[in-house]
Formats: sequence, structure tokens, C-alpha cells
Amino acid sequence: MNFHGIHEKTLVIVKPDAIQRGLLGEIITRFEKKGLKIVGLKMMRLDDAVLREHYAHIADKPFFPGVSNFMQNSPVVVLCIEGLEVVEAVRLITGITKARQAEAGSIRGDFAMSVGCNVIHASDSVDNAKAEVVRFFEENEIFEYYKSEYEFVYMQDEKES
Ligand code: 3AN
Repeated sequence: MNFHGIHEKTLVIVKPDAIQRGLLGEIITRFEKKGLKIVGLKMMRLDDAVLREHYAHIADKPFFPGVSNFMQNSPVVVLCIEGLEVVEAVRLITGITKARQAEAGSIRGDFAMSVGCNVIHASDSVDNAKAEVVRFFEENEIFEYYKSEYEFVYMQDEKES
């Protein structure tokens, strides 16, 4: 998979609280309106094994069992999103972990109050994004296609970077 320039990719998980609260469409709309390209999208249930791997950095925290339980409350929707410096751009749109302190205008800032129920996960570095995209998507579930609006989303030199 190509992760360079405008083909940089990131992984977003729309969490069970967002699914339950009917926020899926609104969340996807925000990424679309930003000018980002959705190159993978599917609904899936997360099991203990994938959550242990995905949340390895918090696996020994006392709140991990609660997070794992919460993430299995319903199916989630995973998105692979592409764009120039997209990992950083999507983290900005996401807002900080503690949603009640997240900046207004961010997804967590506008839609959530909790540290755990914070509506989406977004990869926090380019290296983690690469590992996470591969964790949740098969190669043939990521689509390369022409997006006509790119003429007005990027300048030519940005598209060639
Ligand atoms: P982020 O998702 O903002 O990158 P991480 O990677 O520090 O945050 O934490 C992973 C997930 O663990 C968070 N999205 C949140 O759901 C949960 N989490 C983090 N800290 C806490 C906490 N103190 N209490 C409960 N859940 C937490």
C-alpha cells in the first residue's frame, strides 16, 4: 500500500457510542467535507484478540477491561482515509482523548463528554497508521480511484509531493 504524499493513509474507528447515538453519518460527512478521500470502509465486530493488539499501549492500565468491553458493545465502523499529511489532519479533527476538554469544532469536542466514550479512534502517528490500516483491512479492501474534487482540494505541487 502507498502511504506517501497525497496517498498517506490513516485509520479511524467509529466507536460503539457513536453507532448507538446515530452519529456515523455526521462523522463521515466531516471527513468528506474536509476534502479527505475515503479509500476503505466497513462494519465489523472487534474481538478480545484484536483489541489487545490495538490497545497494547494501555493493556496494563486498570481501565483497559472497561475499554475492551465498551468497544465490543456493538459493531464498529472502520475507515481508511487518505490525504496529504492525513494522520495529523485527522487527529486535529478528532480532538483530544478527554472529550469534555476537546476543542469545540473537533468531533470529540462537539459530540462527546467522556474519556472512554469519545466517539472515534484515529491513528496517532504515520507508523501506527500503517500498522493499524493493515490490522483492520485486507489489501483488496483498500480502493484506489480518481477523485474529481482533488482539482480544488490541493494545489498541483501538493499533489506531486
Ligand atoms: P487516543 O484514542 O486519544 O489516542 P489513547 O491511545 O491514550 O487515546 O487511549 C486509548 C483509548 O483508551 C482512548 N480512546 C479511550 O477510549 C481509552 N482511555 C484512555 N484513557 C482512559 C482513562 N483514563 N479512562 C478510561 N478510558 C481511557
